[in-house]
Amino acid sequence: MAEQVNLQQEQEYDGTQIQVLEGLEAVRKRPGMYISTTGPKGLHHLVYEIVDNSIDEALAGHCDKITVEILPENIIRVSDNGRGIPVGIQPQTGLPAVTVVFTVLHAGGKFGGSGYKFSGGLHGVGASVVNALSEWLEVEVCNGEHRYFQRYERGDETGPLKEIGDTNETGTTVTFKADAEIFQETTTYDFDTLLHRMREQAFLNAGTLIILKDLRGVEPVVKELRYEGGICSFVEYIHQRKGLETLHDEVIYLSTQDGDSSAELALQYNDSYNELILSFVNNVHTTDGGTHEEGFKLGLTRVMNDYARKYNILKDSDKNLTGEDVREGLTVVLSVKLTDAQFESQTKVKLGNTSMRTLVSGMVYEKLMVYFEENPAVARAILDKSLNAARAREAARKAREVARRKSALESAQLPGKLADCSQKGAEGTEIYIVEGDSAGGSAKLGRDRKFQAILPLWGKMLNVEKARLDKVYGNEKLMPVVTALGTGLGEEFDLTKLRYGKIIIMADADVDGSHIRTLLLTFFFRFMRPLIEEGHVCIAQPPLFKISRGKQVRYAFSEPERDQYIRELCPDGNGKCEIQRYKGLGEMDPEQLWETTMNPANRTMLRVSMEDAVKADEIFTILMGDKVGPRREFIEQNAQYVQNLDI
Ligand code: TSJ
Repeated sequence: MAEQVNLQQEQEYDGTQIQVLEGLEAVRKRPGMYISTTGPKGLHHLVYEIVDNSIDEALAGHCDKITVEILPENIIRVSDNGRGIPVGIQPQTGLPAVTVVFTVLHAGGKFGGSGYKFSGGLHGVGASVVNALSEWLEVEVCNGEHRYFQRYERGDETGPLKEIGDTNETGTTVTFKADAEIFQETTTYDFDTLLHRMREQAFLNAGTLIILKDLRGVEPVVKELRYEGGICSFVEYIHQRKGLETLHDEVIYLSTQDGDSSAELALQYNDSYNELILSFVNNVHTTDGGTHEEGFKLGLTRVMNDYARKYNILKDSDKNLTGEDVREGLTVVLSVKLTDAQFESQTKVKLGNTSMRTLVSGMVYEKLMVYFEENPAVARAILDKSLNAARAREAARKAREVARRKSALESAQLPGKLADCSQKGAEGTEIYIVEGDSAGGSAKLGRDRKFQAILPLWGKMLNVEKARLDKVYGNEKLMPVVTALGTGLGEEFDLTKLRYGKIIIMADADVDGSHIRTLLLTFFFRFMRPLIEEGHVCIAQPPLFKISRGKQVRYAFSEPERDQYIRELCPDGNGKCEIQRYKGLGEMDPEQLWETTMNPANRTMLRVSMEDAVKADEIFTILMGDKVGPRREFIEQNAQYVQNLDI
């Protein structure tokens, strides 16, 4: 985000210096320009912007402990034991540097050279944005001699920077309360979201101690995160959490440097068929990859093929291994740092600097080749897996052709149980995927057949985790979904062929329903990912209760809502309310199902985000994996968490 803002600023800049002195009102007026959203994501972003500054201080070698506290009332306090933000007067503004940091937009970036500049120049532009969007913010700086304090309200100083005592400590503490006028949706922080990010930062900054405390409840919750092994520990952690067996004992670590740029990489293969590449630029997760990831893939494919040919593991007549073959079952953490990071778009996180493609591919080719030469048993194990993947790919291609030929022969290509809608094309149409024939029956009767299609699922579910693509083609439960949607799978997936605009998973609110939701989401995530990325997948929300009194009827989707309706229909507890608890979709008659769950005018639905799908995928891996240990551990540790994620 810091980088994005910088780019925007650069464009508006064009020679005039007036922009620098623009006040923080601009940020309050159009917060979306500075933090992409004022929803929960933007709220958490405030914390990251502040913590990034302490991380920079740690990167510069001046700080090894960062504490992040969530205080009661969702006040955030971040402190570090660094040098303390400089307090000296700046010639350009006549103000203390620390005041400039909090009151001038992008001070970190624009005051480089003379006066105040952040250590790496990587972050540090966000403090004024956080200040502008906080009801209040207080900073305390210790520089080994004195303690200084300043307070701001909605971006404005409430007084000058004050010296408030003597100290031999050094460090910075920032405390702030997000402004509920800006963050109207919520100002409540989610502990797990912050924990996830802090853990990631602890992995990326080996040896730095990050303490996260939640002091909002009766019992404080404290997590201390420090990983001496850095990104290698990150890879081990991912495998442990997912309960995956590794193909070789040691995580392979490679690193390189070229001028101001550096790259480091940790990789290990496991016994699954999935690839996981987590890439970072200046400690920021690049969800869309970019040149650094491309460099990694290029380098890896080249090393594997060259090594395999050199030792005659691939014969002259064999085809080369593809990128997908050599990345099957691979977990990678790739972290690069550079001073002039360029991103391909403003909203998406995708690195554009071409120098990184060269740097990373060169590193991988040269250093992994050396590693393989020195560890031939590891190289052999990895190549065996890749060769297996290549064979499976070939089998999948054949299965696909068989499936195609078969469907060409069958007169009706669409699955027999599909009740299609009369309207054609994706625009305005939807398909309900329903588990079980009885619920499917109600849905068929209750729907608006103009634009709503119903596909009941039947048969035994395929364990997607243990299956490659070739198995999906023969699966009687999933193939109807694939044919009904029309897009194809995996590499040949084509979103333009999608037959319905919305794909709605409709299942009971119980354990079995949650199971089928997790399975379908994992399936879409693994094999039809653009469906989720483009927001086509939704989850129907059938009500849990029907509350009626005479002719008045209300449907409730939670217990608090049920209680509210009881109070509304029977105030002061007088009169009699009838309360029905729906145990399954099958208990609702077609009219009720239409009114509560399928009628666009009344229904509520959840749109599945990539984050939901990633969580489903993770839960799925753990719950379906064949190792009992991690599964039990996970259920014990996350009993409540799993409920929360019951998507
Ligand atoms: F900016 C901020 F408010 F967001 C913030 C900055 C918040 C927190 C919690 C910490 C920090 C911060 C800044 N921690 N450490 C520093 N270090 C400096 O600003 C610093 C100190 C000394 C020198 C120097 O050259 O002597 C340079 C810098 C960048």
